[in-house]
Amino acid sequence: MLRRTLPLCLPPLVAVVFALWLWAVLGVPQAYPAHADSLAHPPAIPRISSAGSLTFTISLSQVTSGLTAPVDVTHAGDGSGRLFVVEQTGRIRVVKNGSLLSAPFLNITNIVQCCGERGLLSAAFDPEYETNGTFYVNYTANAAGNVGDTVIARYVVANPAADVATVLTATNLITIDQPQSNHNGGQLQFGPFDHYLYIGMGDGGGSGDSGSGHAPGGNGQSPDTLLGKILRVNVRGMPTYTVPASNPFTQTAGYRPEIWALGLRNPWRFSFDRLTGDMYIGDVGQNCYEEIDFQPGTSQGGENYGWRLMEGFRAFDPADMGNCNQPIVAPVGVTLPITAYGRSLGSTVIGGYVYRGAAYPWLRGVYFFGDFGSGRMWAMEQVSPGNWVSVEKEQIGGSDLTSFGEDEAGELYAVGGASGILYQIVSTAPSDLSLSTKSASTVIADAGNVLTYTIVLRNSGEAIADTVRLTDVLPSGLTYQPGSLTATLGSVDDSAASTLKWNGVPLNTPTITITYIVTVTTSATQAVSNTVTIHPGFAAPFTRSVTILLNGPRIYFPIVFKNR
Ligand SMILES: [Ca+2]
Ligand SMILES: [Ca+2]
Repeated sequence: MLRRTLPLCLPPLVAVVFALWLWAVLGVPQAYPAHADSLAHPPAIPRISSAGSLTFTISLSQVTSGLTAPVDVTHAGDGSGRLFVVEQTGRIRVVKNGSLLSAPFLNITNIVQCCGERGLLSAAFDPEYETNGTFYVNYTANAAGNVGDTVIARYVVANPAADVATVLTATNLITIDQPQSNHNGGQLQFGPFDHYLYIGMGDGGGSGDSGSGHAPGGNGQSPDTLLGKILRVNVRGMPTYTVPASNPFTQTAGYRPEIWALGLRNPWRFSFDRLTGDMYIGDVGQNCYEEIDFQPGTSQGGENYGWRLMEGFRAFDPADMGNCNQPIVAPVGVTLPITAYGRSLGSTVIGGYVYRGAAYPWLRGVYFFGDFGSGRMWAMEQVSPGNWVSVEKEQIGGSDLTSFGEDEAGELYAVGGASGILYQIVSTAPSDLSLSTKSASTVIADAGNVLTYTIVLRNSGEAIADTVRLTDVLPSGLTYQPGSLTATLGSVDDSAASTLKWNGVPLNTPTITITYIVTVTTSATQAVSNTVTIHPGFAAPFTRSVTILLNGPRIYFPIVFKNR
């Protein structure tokens, strides 16, 4: 591993001696740089999506089946294009060029306590995995004395390009005691700009964040436990980890300094928008409401997302957990969800990702998430500051969806824990008639000329099931030739000429051509502009105009050549 970072011109013996010296001096592999605390800010990028209207459709395209209880999908950022799928039992599988490799990349089933909400729950690859061969896992321990505890561990492999890991070192960085078997969080993510490791921790388990192992006001609100939090630590180049000086509570008495955000019940899945650094958290609810929480990339941390003061937008009372009609509240200091939904739509929110891929530009900036219980999936975007809309887009079987994931290119995936299927989220461009044109058979005409106007409706997106209407009002100087209005599809209506009309349902027809004939009846010297208004039905009306020049009476000017 060290060899890869040394200049290629070093003689092998010198390289070995240097590597041994480095190891002796530093004590830990130092192929990756120790991290500075100053990179913590993403670029200033408008956060409002350009997609605008969520009018696209998505579908799930099966990449592979044959996975065993997949719960996480990620990539190594190493240019290999490989997908790494975490199996809850303790294995990481590789999907390469669309094929599931039979030999697991990593198999630690012997140290993992599975299943239910326990197991190997996620993996995060070091931003420089390609050179340092380092990745991190979050799993539930089965070792005597630590059964059920959360372990965050670092693995270093001999050859980062290999599809089967040869593990050089495995180091436990953090062990967190878990009072109950559920609500273990499980997500690991590297911040896209600060390169710190973010860790999602549930409230410890049970229900209502109360009882044995829970602080009197619940672990979510308790500053002296790592449970019910998002943690942020610096693991890169550290024997275990350090707390970044810029963490929000390092100077606040009574707070664990690892805390980045608090007030979470079970943030099973959270992610970063790789472009903006915004964080989206799917916080699984108790008996009533599932929610998505949001933290802008410019945040310095310290958000309190409300659990167990609140569930969704409503007050929460651990003694009355079945009451879903508690008052809507907004306690001071609590960051409210950007959306929440009740049991009619699902029972276990699965946080997803913001699309930043290349294949479907109309999805860029849109956040996708879903629900384990119902299998519903939604697209969501911020349409104005603080104003979010979401639209249901797709559904897979109930009690199957366990996680979303993204590849290096930003394409999105979903996995079914029960079905063992890895899907890619694919999309069809929204219906779009903006490439439609209007033209005339000539651009310069004389009185008495006969012209043909041609309107081409061109759909560059998915099928249009709406009725599209078209209205073309002839300007003075042009006289409609009766009966000349024709169309390759749909219905023409010239009964009110000089107002010409057409309507039709294009469906999968990519282009529809509409023509009519006019006679020029003016001899004035002028331009005549002829405009059609297109009413797509699914979008705002728009116009297309074509201007012809009329020769009219000719006026001749003397031409004087100077300096020739
Ligand atoms: Ca637990
Ligand atoms: Ca909340």
